[in-house]
Amino acid sequence: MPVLLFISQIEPAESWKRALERAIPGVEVRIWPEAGSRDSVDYVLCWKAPAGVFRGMDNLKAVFSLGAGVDHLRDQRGLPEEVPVVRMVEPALTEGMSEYVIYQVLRFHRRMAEYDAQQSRREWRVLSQVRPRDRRIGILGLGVLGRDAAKKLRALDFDVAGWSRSEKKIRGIKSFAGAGTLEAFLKRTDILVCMLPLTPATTGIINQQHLNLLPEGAYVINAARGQHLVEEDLLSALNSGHIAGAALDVFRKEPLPADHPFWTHPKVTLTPHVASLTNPETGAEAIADNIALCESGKAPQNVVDFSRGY
Ligand code: NDP
Ligand code: OXD
Repeated sequence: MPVLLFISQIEPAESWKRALERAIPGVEVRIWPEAGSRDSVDYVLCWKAPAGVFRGMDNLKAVFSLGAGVDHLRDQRGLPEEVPVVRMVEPALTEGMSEYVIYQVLRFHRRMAEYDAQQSRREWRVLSQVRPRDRRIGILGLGVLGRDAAKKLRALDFDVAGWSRSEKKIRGIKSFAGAGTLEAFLKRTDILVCMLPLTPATTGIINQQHLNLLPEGAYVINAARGQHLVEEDLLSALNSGHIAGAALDVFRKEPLPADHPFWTHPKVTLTPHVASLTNPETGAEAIADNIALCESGKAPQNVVDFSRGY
């Protein structure tokens, strides 16, 4: 009977326990800090586990991240190298992210923030419209999430490109691959969407130099990690008018401090790291499939390669 230890301060532990028990026959789910004897733990499912928590878990078979991002596990000490770390890939998380991205793209594309401002002034005024085929979307990161959003935006007739490490062949999507193509990618991007993993290579990627490469009046959507964005550089670009606005879901410090200028900036719309949430039902099914692989001696899917950082 596999033992799974659930560790999270923010995810609903009881919902996860019920969903895991439904999806994994015979599983014993323990909820941190009630870990029981550490060497009896087979699997850990976690979001931001306390430092050193894996010490003494000598029979661990795999660690599952509750989120797609695994930066929260990067600096964990005491996690043996041979234990696979698995990132979350599940359909509801992917759908939710595409919904968020499409919503923010359309909100800017159809000038809804400007109409909201007009409404607050009781002002009746028609603003010009751009056709989607004439709006160039640039997606940083064409992985599980970026690819889904790219295809759905393409289906709405936007001109979509994506930037990734390796070249992609996705119908209708322009692929830019590698650091050498970033400048050309940014120069053709009216709406920049960040869906990269946080790694040493991607930290601070939305900075003054790269914002300056975007065309005048471009829009920025950050749905990945706060550390991708140099917040002061975005504020300067918004205040100078070079960048028209930004939709931000993630921040360098979360919760966003009450005195942070983003809260009241007229060109910023923000949400509290909710662009997409892992769904306990479909998430538990993805974990069940991977535990079945592990229990039959096979390697799980979506294992993190920490040498590349994601
Ligand atoms: P994936 O691992 O599937 O995709 C990552 C993509 O980024 C790949 O296309 C990869 O390229 C590309 N990439 C990585 N490093 C580089 C680099 N140095 N240069 C160029 N491209 C690079 O991740 P997911 O799509 O599942 O998730 C992406 C991120 O979204 C997560 O790591 C997390 O931070 C964030 N997230 C945020 C949420 C929120 O609510 N705000 C919710 C869920 C996720 P290649 O394909 O060539 O490997
Ligand atoms: C994730 C997140 O990485 O929610 O899944 O941030």
